[in-house]
Amino acid sequence: MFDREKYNISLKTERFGREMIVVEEVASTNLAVMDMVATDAQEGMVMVTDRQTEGKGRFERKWVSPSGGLWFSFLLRPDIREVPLPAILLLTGVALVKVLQEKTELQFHLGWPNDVVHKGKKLAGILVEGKIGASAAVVVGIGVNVNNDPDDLTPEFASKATSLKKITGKEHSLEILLAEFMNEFERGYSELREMGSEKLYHEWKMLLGMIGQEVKLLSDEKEYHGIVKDFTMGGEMILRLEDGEEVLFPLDRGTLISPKYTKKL
Ligand code: BT5
Repeated sequence: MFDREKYNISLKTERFGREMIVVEEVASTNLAVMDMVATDAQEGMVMVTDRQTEGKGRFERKWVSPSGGLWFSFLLRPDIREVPLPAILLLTGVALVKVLQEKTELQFHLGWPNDVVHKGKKLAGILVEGKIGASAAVVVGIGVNVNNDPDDLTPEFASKATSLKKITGKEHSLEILLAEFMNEFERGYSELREMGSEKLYHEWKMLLGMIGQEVKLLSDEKEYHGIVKDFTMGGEMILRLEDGEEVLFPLDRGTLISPKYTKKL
């Protein structure tokens, strides 16, 4: 079970991750935190679980979440004039990669739009869901295969996944990893509010490293084939199709089919 004391020792934030709910099992931490949006739950509140029975990916896909992985979601109540929603997704990916790189001294990169990848295999996924009403509420959900064996995921997913234990040959503390992510996210979130998303955008683009690559993309059940021209500040992919037409894919409207991940770090 998640050790709060160990977590608190590494947590250096003012707000993020201070309010915490630890559960042994839940359908999905994203769903559970989304259900708390209407309560007085504060920005930065995090829920972490040992395992999920109905872990969610994007577009209602499944996220397999056995014991040993880090599965958590936290709440943001951003002023969307200061913090545009796509910037939250960019920040989450960049912060997660930074923490993983510092921990392991290995290189990870991002698969557009939201996967953390090592040597072509998926280590972590990010799901950002928002409710924009009178006040905005955003739930950021992160799943990282840490000490779980990717071979135990469903056969269909196993061959495309990896875990920190598999990569490094040793176990890692979920508590320290989560605390360090919260530290990094809070730092990046303040920077975003004070300075805007320009710097973040460049860091994100570096970690993607896909410009000039040939890709196949699935969007609204249609396949697109082309060369990645660039990414916008909003995280959209600009794809130049074979006939020269340029198409813009928003963060929430595309899945890479091939090459699944372009850089084999
Ligand atoms: C994602 O979606 O990658 C977002 C995953 C977010 C999971 C976290 S866990 C805490 C929080 N609570 C939730 O319910 N969700 C969030 P997407 O890009 O749609 O990728 C989903 C695809 O990843 C699946 O279709 C599989 O191919 C693959 N997959 C599923 N489980 C995996 C795992 N444990 N490791 C690696 N790949 C996996």
